[in-house]
Amino acid sequence: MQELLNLFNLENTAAIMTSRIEVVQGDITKIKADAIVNAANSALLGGGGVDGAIHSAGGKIILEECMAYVSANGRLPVGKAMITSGGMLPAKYVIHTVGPIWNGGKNNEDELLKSAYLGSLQLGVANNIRSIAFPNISTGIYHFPKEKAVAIAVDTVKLFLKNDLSIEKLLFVCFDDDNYELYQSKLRT
Ligand code: AR6
Repeated sequence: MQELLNLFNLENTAAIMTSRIEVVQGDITKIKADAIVNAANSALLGGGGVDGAIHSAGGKIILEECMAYVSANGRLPVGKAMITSGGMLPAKYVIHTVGPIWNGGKNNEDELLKSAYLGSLQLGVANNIRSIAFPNISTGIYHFPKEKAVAIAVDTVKLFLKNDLSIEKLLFVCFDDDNYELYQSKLRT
């Protein structure tokens, strides 16, 4: 276990291990993984929450790459993902994805959240990443119900990892206590 915590640069954080998936509580910008995932918005210009934290810790190179992407491809649709370098972060890459804004569940939010996780994983594999860290996409400013989001996130990544052996470690990085507790109990089942 200590070896794993060292790998992710989180020596003092409690972690639960279920095969290749772990959950920790902390700041995703401190994680040393091949890729960390950003809960961005379609404009890719930064924002609050984890997006703001990643851009401020990673430096302006990340924003410049995002702007170049938008100039070339247009806004990033909800449920899709794109990749930049990690700038000054300990992670090599940042995978930016856009989760859905919760609107009572009537706008295909569940499928779009699933697609944000899947698109990020597929892009990671296409870039030969071996370790990836996810925040709890859409559960902050976008108000996706946390319990529902945990079930979608965990079920989606478990199924993906079953069919893909190239990702060796997948970390869920929870920031708030509610999500941390929900992930711990979901991963025990
Ligand atoms: N490390 C890990 N998780 C974090 C951190 C951090 N440093 N900071 C916050 N969280 P949110 P969303 C958690 O609001 O709901 C932005 O303005 C937070 O506790 O960051 O997908 C974007 O530009 C929550 O559990 O993202 C978009 O406009 C989770 O990250 C919009 O917010 C996601 O919360 C996206 O909203």
